[in-house]
Amino acid sequence: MMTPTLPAATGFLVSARQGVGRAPGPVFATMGAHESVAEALRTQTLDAVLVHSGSAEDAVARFGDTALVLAGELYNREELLTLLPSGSDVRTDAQLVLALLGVYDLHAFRLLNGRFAAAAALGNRVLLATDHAGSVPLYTLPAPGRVLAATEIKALVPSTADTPPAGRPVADAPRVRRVPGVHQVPAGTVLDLDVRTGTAVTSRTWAPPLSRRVMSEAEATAAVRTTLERAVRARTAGGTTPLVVLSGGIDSSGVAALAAAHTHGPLDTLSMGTETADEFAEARVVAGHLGSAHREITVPTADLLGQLPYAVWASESVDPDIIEYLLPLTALYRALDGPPRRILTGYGADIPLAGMHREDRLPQLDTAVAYDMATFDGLNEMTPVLSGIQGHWSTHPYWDRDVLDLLVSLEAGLKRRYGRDKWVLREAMSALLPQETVNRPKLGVHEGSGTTSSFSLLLMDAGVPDADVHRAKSLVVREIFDRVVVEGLDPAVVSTTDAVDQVAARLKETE
Ligand code: IOT
Ligand code: MG
Ligand code: MG
Repeated sequence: MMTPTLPAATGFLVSARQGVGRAPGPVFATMGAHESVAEALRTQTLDAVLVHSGSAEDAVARFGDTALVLAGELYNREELLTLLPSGSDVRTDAQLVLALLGVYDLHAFRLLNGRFAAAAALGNRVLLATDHAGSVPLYTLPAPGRVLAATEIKALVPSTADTPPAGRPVADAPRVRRVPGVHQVPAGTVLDLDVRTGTAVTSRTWAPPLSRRVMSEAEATAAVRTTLERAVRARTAGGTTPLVVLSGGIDSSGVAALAAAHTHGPLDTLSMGTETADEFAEARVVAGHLGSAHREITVPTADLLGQLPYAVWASESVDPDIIEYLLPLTALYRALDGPPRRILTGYGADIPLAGMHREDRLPQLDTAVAYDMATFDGLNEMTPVLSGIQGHWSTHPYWDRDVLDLLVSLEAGLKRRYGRDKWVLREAMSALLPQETVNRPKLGVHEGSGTTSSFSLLLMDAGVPDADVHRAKSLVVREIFDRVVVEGLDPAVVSTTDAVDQVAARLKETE
């Protein structure tokens, strides 16, 4: 199986109903054509609207009384194929998952390493599954007789009005802010719903490792190099030239170096900056070393802040810190016009390696890793919709299931060593990159683009006192979420400045 530029589908809305009825109308931030499919099973009907870029039929699989839709892609196809009888007629990822469901039932989802959300209907059951990281967000509105599910909250909002039966609570699945009855399917989870009652049984298919492995330096660096290489390879197979969003830090430079080594062909790299801050010089060093076709995009700070509604609309996240990481990337993707691209990022490397925490004491470092691995779910920082609003597909090799399992589980002394953070990764990549890149101190995307400071300044200019800035950011993000997700407004008509002024006024009143 070749990897096309984009997966067969990049999003979906499904409606599983007893008997027949009307499928809801779709609303997605993800760009793409919409294809409706209807699968009439013995006791239920599965209607789906798929967001796709040309081969929607590949995202649907049907066999006997089971139908499945898949948004996203798998990274361990070859391994999975060995589980099926030789000569099995499996061409697409959706067919592969369907065949595995036939053998393992819902335990099939424990086998998958991928970036996907899936919905399957069989008998009276509806299975809703996320990948290990929940990297393709998935939401559900279950009610007696009808289960709705979608990869974006906003796709479920209009239909809440015409769903008279109250949504069912779903154990272990958090509710979505201000959208009654809608729950987010947790990361690494299958919900097994009964379409007759709308009740769900939850099975976890992945959990972050809690134990830590002892390895020699050589063993650890070799394992990181090999595992990451495999993850990059699985994401770049096929004829399309990959694009790496490159900051010139060790995380994205490592991905770019492995992509260059693997494709032996053209590699594109892209950096963003603002007029207040950029990492252009550092990224140029890497692009020059790898011989990539490199491009720089400068976004004026006012434009960057003006795109806050797009970042919230795409990510459907209400976490102000996450939004500060995602805003510069949103602006970068939106500026990337032209045909759909397959984008690789270095996103997420700092979570298992505690890069964000600038912590050199081992106990505190491992506390940070454990905390971050216990709290990432629901933040939507890996969502493909971020680049999907411009029609691109993004994927994050550091959150490949195998890479993540390895990085999390390394004992803290391999992460911080000889006074260097992310030591094991730097060491693993040192033969592929210039020494100045290998040794470069960490700089977050929110710092390198000036996003955090310019957002703070915007609030302080509106009269928010210094001490209230973080809380105000949180309120601004919620305000915008309520406009672009809950009310379904177009982000183009929602103004960051208006939200900031409202929040500043509200804070003044409650002083
Ligand atoms: P950072 O690691 O700086 O950036 C994440 C990725 O975004 C980079 O690897 C790169 O692919 C891309 N990127 C960053 N800056 C640029 C740029 N100027 N131009 C082009 N591409 C760029 C925040 C962070 O430090 O970003 N993200 C953390 C995790 C956040 C914490 N989350 C959590 N605790 N749940 C990360 O690990 O990526
Ligand atoms: Mg990083
Ligand atoms: Mg960085």
